[in-house]
Amino acid sequence: GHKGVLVWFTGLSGSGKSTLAHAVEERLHQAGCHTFVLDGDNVRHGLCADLGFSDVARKENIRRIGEAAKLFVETGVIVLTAFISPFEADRERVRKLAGNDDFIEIYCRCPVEVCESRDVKGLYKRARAGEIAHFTGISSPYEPPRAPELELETSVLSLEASVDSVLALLRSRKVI
Ligand code: GGZ
Repeated sequence: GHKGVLVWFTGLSGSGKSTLAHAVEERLHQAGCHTFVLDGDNVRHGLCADLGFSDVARKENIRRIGEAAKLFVETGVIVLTAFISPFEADRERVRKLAGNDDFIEIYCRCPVEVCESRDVKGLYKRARAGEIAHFTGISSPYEPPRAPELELETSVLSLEASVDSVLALLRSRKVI
């Protein structure tokens, strides 16, 4: 068995949050855990479809995600979220909401130059061209976590190594 917990991945667009969350989920499934991944794909098209990327909109985005995640956690699910969540105050609000013991913040650290050079979706190029306003890392700030439970240098680590680190943390915290 396992307890419900909120595993909160934060980092720039292209830093590997969503890939890592899904890879961790797969390993947790193999171990028989109940999980749910919240990311832009299932949140920004639905629950938060009315929100853009201004500071105020992001704050509301993170607030809703935090509230939704909390409901899942209360049912005993291991929730994995993958949002840029650029503002420290918004992440700290979710930490308080979930309860410090049930909130595990994982910083996917990746230099903006690396994210931009990969530019999987071509968004950095469009942001540089002025076609996307308030783009995180280009024209909108990212505040790194001051004391995350785990910091992963995703530009250097393999996906497997990052997954192993997250699972080791969940074991040491007696989640699994
Ligand atoms: C940042 C943006 C923007 C702007 C669209 N700034 O790589 P992606 O495409 O799939 O991930 C990014 C996603 C960020 O949404 P979040 O809900 O995670 O952001 S936040 O936590 O800050 O509310 C990117 C895409 O949406 N995207 N415009 N201006 N990312």
